Amino acid sequence: MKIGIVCYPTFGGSGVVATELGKALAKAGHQVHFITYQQPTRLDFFNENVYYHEVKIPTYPLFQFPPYETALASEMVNVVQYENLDLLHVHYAIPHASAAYMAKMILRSQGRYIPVVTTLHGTDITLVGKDASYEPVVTFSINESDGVTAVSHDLRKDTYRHFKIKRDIEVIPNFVDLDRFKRQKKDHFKMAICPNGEKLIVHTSNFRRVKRIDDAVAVFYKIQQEIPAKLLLVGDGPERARIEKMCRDYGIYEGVRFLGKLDAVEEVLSVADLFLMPSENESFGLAALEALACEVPLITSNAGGLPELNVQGVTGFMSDVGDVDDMVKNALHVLHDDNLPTFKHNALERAKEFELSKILPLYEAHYERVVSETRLQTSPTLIS
Ligand code: GMT
Repeated sequence: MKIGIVCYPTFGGSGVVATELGKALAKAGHQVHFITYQQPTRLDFFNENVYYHEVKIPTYPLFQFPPYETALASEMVNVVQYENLDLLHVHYAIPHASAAYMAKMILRSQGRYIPVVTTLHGTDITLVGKDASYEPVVTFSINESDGVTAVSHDLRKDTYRHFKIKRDIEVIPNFVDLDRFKRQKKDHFKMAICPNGEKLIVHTSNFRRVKRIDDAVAVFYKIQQEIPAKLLLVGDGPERARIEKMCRDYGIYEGVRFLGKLDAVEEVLSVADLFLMPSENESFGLAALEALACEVPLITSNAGGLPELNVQGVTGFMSDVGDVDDMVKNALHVLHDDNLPTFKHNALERAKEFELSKILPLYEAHYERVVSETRLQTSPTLIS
């Protein structure tokens, strides 16, 4: 199949899922065309089935806001026509689903029918999408997609709750490539950071408010009062400066390392003992899944889709959003030398349930269904 993938090319979870999916589809023999404004961060390999089309956004003094959606829709039209695509798969509804609708209508006016699959990732529904400024367009473009997937049951439920959706949404969870995300021997790294055998705690995110990084720091503050521990913070974003100040105010700056945006997260996860994700909302929690794959147990909130990933008392623990004391109590239990090996083992076993090879066929089946339905609806006998 020839598939066009539209996503945000940056470090966000939706872009990672889209890129890893595209890579896996290419390896499985599909032809994959990425259509983005920049080379996707994780598109770091060569495969003869992968193509990249940059969306150029010409500026003009009149434009206070360059019309990205228009440029994107035009590029989608071009790629579908010239590369003869079978399907467009857009990740993150805003503005990709409405741009795809525009491209679809332009192509239809020329007698060319291209099905569109939209994958909902989280904040496009729970935070941004339901805002009145976007809601009518999001509702319309989800309803007009030929296939819709959501990354968790909770996100599916939220979508029906916040929008008037008249169509089926299939749940296809996030996945992990266990060939890449696996525990590697990085003893020298662990020794450098934890020279006295401290327990190593990790949080990775895009440092936005929804991640509640202050809770992660507060949990660490209380843990290190009980046992020797260090905290690694991976990622960057608007909250970074505030969190650095918080660490100084707590007097724990020496025990915390800010690593910034890292490509090889698996190397950090390989030496970690515990992963913190205290998010206000989290549709799935891809970063937590990657931690599990590296045998790192989880302390998370119970928000959004996290209960679909983190198994209470097995892969770690969940607490109510903001319940720092409960998180600390659970973290100390997991980190106890008598318990940690079991939690690490359980973490990997859980990650295996979301292995790429299990999830890829779900997307392929979804595509097949959508393409054959579109063929049926647009066959000359039906539309004449
Ligand atoms: O806010 C983020 O974490 C980034 C965001 C994105 O769409 O780029 O991530 C969302 O999509 C990921 C991949 O499907 C999910 O694993 C994350 O849980 C989700 N983030 C939130 O819901 C906050």
